Amino acid sequence: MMSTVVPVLFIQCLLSILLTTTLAAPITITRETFRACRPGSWAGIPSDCCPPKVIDGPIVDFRPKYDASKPLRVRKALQCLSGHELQTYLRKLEKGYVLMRALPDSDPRSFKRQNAIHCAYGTGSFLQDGSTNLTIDVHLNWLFLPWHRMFVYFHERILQKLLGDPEFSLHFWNFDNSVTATPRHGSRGCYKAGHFVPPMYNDPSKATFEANRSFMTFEPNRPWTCRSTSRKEFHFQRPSLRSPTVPSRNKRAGTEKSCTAVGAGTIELVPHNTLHAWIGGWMLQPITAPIDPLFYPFHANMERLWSVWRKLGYGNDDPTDPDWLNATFLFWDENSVMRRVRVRDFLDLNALGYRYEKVNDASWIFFDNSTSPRAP
Ligand SMILES: [Cu+2]
Repeated sequence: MMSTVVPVLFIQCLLSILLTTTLAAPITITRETFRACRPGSWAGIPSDCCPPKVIDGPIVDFRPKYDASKPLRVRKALQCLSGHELQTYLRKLEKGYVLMRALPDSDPRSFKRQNAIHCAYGTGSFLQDGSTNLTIDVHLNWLFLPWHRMFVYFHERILQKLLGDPEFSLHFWNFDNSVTATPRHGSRGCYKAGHFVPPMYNDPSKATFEANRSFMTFEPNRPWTCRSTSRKEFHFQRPSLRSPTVPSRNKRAGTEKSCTAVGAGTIELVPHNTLHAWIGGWMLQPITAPIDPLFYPFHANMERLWSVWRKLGYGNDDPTDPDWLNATFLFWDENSVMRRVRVRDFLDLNALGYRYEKVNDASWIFFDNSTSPRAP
């Protein structure tokens, strides 16, 4: 039975992709998308997370502009913060989440509403323009990386606004780095291992805490090993990161939801999906994942890994397909103004005004010609 069902499903899946891509156009979110929002689902679990059907006020195009006169903000590796810098960061992070959680549900910047928008974009609640059945999903396809960069970016801007600090940066969880290395003399950056839950997200007295996680996340300094340990971990992760497909399946207007995981880029499958599963709790599904504040430093590192992937060679580069570059989403900004955001505007971090602290990526870079991770 299985032997015939699987090929038939595969052929149906392939046919649906071949037939529907002829109608290609970029995915575009408009006022009408919001108006037509409906309850969705994920893996058979129903979701009901539509934003208000009517968008109040104007929709303003978002266009980043590189300002060479301003130093770039730096998103740092959480495991290397110490002393006064750590204390200041903890104070601000805590305050930011207390304020965000205190916003009423009617405020699109509230913690709850930010989860809801991820849910709506991730559970087929939005329909494609002019369609009554083709849905939009920002997972398992080439929209995954840019959409989540946008999501974290606006989350950070909301925190900045609530804190009254436009220079506040949301630091990242360097979960892929399991090696403490000795950097070459003069190297700047963070070279400590970071593959355990950052302690500031595990303190029950803080607004960054979430109890609904797997027991493993609460064991201090327990490493996240991506199913395996030490070197094997790299075997498992590395080919994923350097696969020629960031987004192997093209999600564009006129295409149905990806057939299971074939649409996902490998970075999305591993380490992203595997880490979601390891954290557990709310993180297990897109309906609820950003209820856990750990979601945000986790996904900041995801987009950092996107940049690492680009640097590895092997012809790794972003798509040039206009259906990817011109895909357009709507996000509320820090002033509750609706912004129209294109993928093409979220590829250059310099233009967005931030960069990532240098960390130990040696384990990615030297994978092919080294038997042990080396310091940079
Ligand atoms: Cu997501």
